Amino acid sequence: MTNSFGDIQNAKSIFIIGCNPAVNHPVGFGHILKAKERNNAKIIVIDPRFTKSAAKADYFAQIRPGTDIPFVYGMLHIIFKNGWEDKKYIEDRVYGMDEIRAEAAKWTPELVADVTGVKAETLIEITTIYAKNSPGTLLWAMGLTQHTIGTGNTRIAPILQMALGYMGKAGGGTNILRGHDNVQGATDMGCLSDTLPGYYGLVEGSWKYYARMWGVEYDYIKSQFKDASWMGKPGFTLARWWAGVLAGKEGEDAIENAGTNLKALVVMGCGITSTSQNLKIQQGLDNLELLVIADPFVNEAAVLTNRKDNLFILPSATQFESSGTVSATNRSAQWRSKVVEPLYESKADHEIMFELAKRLGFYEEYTRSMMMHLKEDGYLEKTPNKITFQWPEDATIEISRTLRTIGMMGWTPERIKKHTENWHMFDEVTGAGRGAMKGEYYGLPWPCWSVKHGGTPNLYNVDVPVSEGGMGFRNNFGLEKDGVSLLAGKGSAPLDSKVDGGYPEITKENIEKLIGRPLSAAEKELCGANWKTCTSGKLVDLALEAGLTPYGNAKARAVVWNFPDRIPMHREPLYSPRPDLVEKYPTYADKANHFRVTTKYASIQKGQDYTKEFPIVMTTGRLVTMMGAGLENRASKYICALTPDMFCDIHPELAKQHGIQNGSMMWVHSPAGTKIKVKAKYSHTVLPHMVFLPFHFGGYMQGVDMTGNFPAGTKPFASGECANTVVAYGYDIITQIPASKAGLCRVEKA
Ligand SMILES: Nc1nc2c(c(=O)[nH]1)N[C@H]1C(S)=C(S)[C@@H](COP(=O)(O)OP(=O)(O)OC[C@H]3O[C@@H](n4cnc5c(=O)[nH]c(N)nc54)[C@H](O)[C@@H]3O)O[C@H]1N2
Ligand SMILES: Nc1nc2c(c(=O)[nH]1)N[C@H]1C(S)=C(S)[C@@H](COP(=O)(O)OP(=O)(O)OC[C@H]3O[C@@H](n4cnc5c(=O)[nH]c(N)nc54)[C@H](O)[C@@H]3O)O[C@H]1N2
Ligand SMILES: [Mo]
Repeated sequence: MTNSFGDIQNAKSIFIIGCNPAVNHPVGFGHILKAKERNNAKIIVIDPRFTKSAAKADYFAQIRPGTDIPFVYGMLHIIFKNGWEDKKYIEDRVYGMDEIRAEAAKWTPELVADVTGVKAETLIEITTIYAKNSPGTLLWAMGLTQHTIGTGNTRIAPILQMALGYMGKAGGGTNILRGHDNVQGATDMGCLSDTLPGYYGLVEGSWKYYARMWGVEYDYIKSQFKDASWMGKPGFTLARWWAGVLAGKEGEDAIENAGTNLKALVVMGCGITSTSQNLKIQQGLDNLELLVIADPFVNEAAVLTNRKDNLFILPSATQFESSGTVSATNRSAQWRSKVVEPLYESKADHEIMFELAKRLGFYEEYTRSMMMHLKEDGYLEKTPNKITFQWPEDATIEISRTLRTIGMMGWTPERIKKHTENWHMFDEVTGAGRGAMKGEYYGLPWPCWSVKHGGTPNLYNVDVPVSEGGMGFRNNFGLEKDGVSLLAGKGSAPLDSKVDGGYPEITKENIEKLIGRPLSAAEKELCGANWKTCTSGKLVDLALEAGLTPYGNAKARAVVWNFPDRIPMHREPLYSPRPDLVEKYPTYADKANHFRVTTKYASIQKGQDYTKEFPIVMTTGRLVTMMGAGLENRASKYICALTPDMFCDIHPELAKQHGIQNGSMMWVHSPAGTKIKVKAKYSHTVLPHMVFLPFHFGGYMQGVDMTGNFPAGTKPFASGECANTVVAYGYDIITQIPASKAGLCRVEKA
């Protein structure tokens, strides 16, 4: 999220594409409604369903799932044709917009109408309103990401913002609405298989940096791997861990995992039924040698599996029984305080991890850095006389001194606690503090460059000095590409900057030149090779003094030369309802070793017309009453009274064709050969050729009630089929997120 929910109140137009905040971010949605009331902001919603957010919109386009790239190119087509783009912004701050312009030229409103199902007049009207009501903010979430072309979707949206000059402005930006309360924090901490914490890459330099900051030898870390080459390889993802278990069985995808299958699975705070292809998940669970689940509730993974032994359920404490920082969707921190000690025999997650580390023999190394402190020269030393570490404060300190790439250096426990305790002293819209909190933004949204910096409320804003949260785009991809400079143009540096234009990231080599003065020998001594590994903080301090952003001032890339699609390209879903378009917009070639597993694309899509047997478009998503896999909510009798049954939103016309009555049972069949039995719910939110399934239910598998597997007294008040049983094969080409938004199905009266 470049800006924040509060900042949306500064917008003149709000473009909601692929999210439904009225349902999924109902508190945040208040800011959108305030923007409409106070600012007369125009609300635009692009969604395949007439959602509760659409009900509040001024303009609505009912798009075919998976066709957002054509829709946005259609908007860019109209913008460029009318000269509505921000020419100076593009010239100074964007690399490769010409390639976008050339692609947009192909997407006439008529072509867009054919591919997306949205009328040309609607596209033109929406584009005009969005371009003329400046600044506009753009919101998205899972409606854009959960596709084979999800990454392309998440690139075309900021490109639209940059074309209009809406990026890096109050009331503008791309506001990507995060999911769980700490999903931003979990991502920052590197709970992904292809990064170290703080987005440090899986390269030798980063491992060495971490060895230093964890107080362990690099060779010790290396010795934990089969050989050093595995230190640079991404692991399996949550979406496809089961492929690592099932590899070698007939019809399963090949893996590249050092010659072994996955044998054990530890699940900590994930519903498991929440990822696609539940039948495969069930088979994966059945074929493991060991399954451990740490969860405050009885996780449905334990109920879904047919295994009889080596299944352990550990009672995790909840958020109310533990404390520490959580990061909100806008990169800001809050301190969460423990309300009660963990009840009964439950343990907080970190305790469970510590116990595991003890059993595996690396507890001392795991916790060592918390027994150390940073000396002025940027090196760690064991803190004399320290007998034990203080949780979670010492962990927070370790994070703030280590995760420099995203600027967590200012996130000390004291500051974060002070913000949370004084939340009433910050402005709801700007996040700016008053009184004793003056000069700081609520929660110190990162980058928060130092203990004196007040945080960055809006990313990429050059209208304010770096000391007040200004910054350009990051210099992360070299200084030039094909002879064109990647640095920002003249006059585009943050306010009060010593350098009036683009510059590379700050290093020991270039610092003197950039700040315009020689360093003393003592100063030089404190400088690390570059700002990311300079743990004394000297390089960052010098940069801030001169009004420079430590990571440089570059152009944003519209062209990503190292991705399969240099610019976002439309590609039909694997299970496309438009076989006539597949030839023109085919998917990718199959990809070997995609997070260690071969992932199919063309071999599913090519030469097949699924629409004869599976003519109905199927999409999945959320309900306001339930969260994720739904375990926590289905343990509440009162919530279950509101949504007691798993259901399918179906248009009455479609239902009638199949003799399906409102409230009666129906089957939904997937092209992968799986099926679920659910209650039909007549709804006009979906078009007659599509259905919608919420994914919050579990406990049933293809008509079979598995809830007898719940230990006595733990069965939820509501159970049902999981939508993910019929979400078929399909994964994003870069991130491997399941394509759970654009599928095909067949319906039948049960
Ligand atoms: N009540 C509740 N709130 C939640 C959650 C929850 O489970 N329950 N989950 C949280 C989490 S983890 C997340 S990630 C967020 C997710 O928040 P959202 O992304 O808002 O959630 P979804 O309902 O999955 O999908 C959003 C919308 O995308 C639309 N959509 C589907 N396909 C397409 C498409 O191809 N193009 C476009 N333009 N739109 C499409 C769907 O119809 C749906 O209305 O919500 C968070 N908030
Ligand atoms: N078809 C379809 N599938 C989807 C999506 C979709 O739109 N469509 N959306 C996807 C998205 S964006 C997401 S984020 C996932 C969400 O799916 P999950 O990650 O499965 O989400 P939750 O149900 O919130 O799962 C959290 C689990 O953690 C447990 N828990 C709660 N607090 C704690 C704690 O403090 N410690 C521990 N150890 N456990 C705890 C809960 O009891 C629950 O079992 O679903 C994905 N699946
Ligand atoms: Mo999510």
